[in-house]
Amino acid sequence: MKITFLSIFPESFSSFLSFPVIERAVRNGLVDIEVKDIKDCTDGSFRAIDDSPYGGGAGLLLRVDALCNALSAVADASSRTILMGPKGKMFTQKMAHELAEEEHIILIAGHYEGVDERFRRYVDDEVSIGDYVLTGGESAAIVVAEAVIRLLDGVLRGKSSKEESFEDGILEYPQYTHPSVYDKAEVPEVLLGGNREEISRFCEFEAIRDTIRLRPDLLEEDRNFNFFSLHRDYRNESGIIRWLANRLPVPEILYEDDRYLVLSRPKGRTLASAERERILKTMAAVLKMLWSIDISDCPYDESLGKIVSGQRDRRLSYEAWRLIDESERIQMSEDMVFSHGSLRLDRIFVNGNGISCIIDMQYAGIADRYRDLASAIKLLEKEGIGMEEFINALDFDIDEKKLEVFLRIVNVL
Ligand code: 6GU
Repeated sequence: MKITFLSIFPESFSSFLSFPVIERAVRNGLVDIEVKDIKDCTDGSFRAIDDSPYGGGAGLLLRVDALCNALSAVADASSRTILMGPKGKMFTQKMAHELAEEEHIILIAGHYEGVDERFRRYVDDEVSIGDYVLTGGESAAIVVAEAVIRLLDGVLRGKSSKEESFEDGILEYPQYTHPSVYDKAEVPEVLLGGNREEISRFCEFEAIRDTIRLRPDLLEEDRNFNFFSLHRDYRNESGIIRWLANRLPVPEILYEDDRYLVLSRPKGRTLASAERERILKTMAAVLKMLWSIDISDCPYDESLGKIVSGQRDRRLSYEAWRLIDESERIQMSEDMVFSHGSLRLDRIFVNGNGISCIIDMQYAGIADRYRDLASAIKLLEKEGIGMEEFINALDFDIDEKKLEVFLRIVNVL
């Protein structure tokens, strides 16, 4: 890859070029770095590379003609041109990875009070390195170049850049070296033992926890890591999981605060990758397992009655209300059981011995037996498993009318 710095202060880059990692990368031909002085590219048709702004104002602007001349002296069809400036997109590790794939990047260091507005249409991107103001874009261009160069194949020896902060979108785990005790602070014990898996588990958990504590802004969505899953705005799921702990195979709660929940990630594979016979049998076993839970002291109510009485903070569509009305009209007998509420094949984990874990419990609670039954029937239909076969496996007398209403309700609730 080639990186060109365009600047009116080319000497700003000399210390960067002598960083050992950078010097070695250049020497080994992994990157070609060019520093071009904008002043050297003028064709003499204009006097200066900078000038005072029309309409007045403090400071000088880089001229559009000077910048365009300089750009055309270094750019070709393969170049990605980036203007460094505080109005740009925020530079991120993701962007560093994208730039590392380019053949040639040109980093243009803005200066003085900025650049003539008309120059912006000649660049591909404008990039900033943070919400603060620098006097020039040189140091910002160096930051971008360094982040990109260290990602190039062969630049980092030994250490993989994969394990670091931001590579997984979270912070790096805390690290320790000798001495094992300093000023009464000890190195965590698992790190002193040699159990690789325990160490990875520990590091991953600490990385998630540090990120929640220090940079929660990096955690925008629910995510799966190797050993854990992270849930945001999880409502009462942790309460449901705690209530279920001795009643159903559910994930373990490893961390919880008012925003984040970290759960152990189930081992084994999900039912989504199982074959037909296994899906049919397991689904029937899941329903039986759910229905055998004693609900007499279950505090989680997901019944239609509860939804209708408006205690759930869910907005229901007109269609949903119509179906609820209809269910009342046909005077459905309520048959309350423990219900998962959002069953899917990939929410059921199996191993050699059977069902190892059921996940995504946000909507679990007491509800009519037909709530999960109807969603299971729908799921199985997509797998080419007919209703009769499933109901046989469940050993169950079906109320066709009630099922029909619930099959429509699961679509809209
Ligand atoms: Cl790229 N340039 C300048 N002048 N100031 C900045 C910046 C760039 N990024 C953050 N502040």
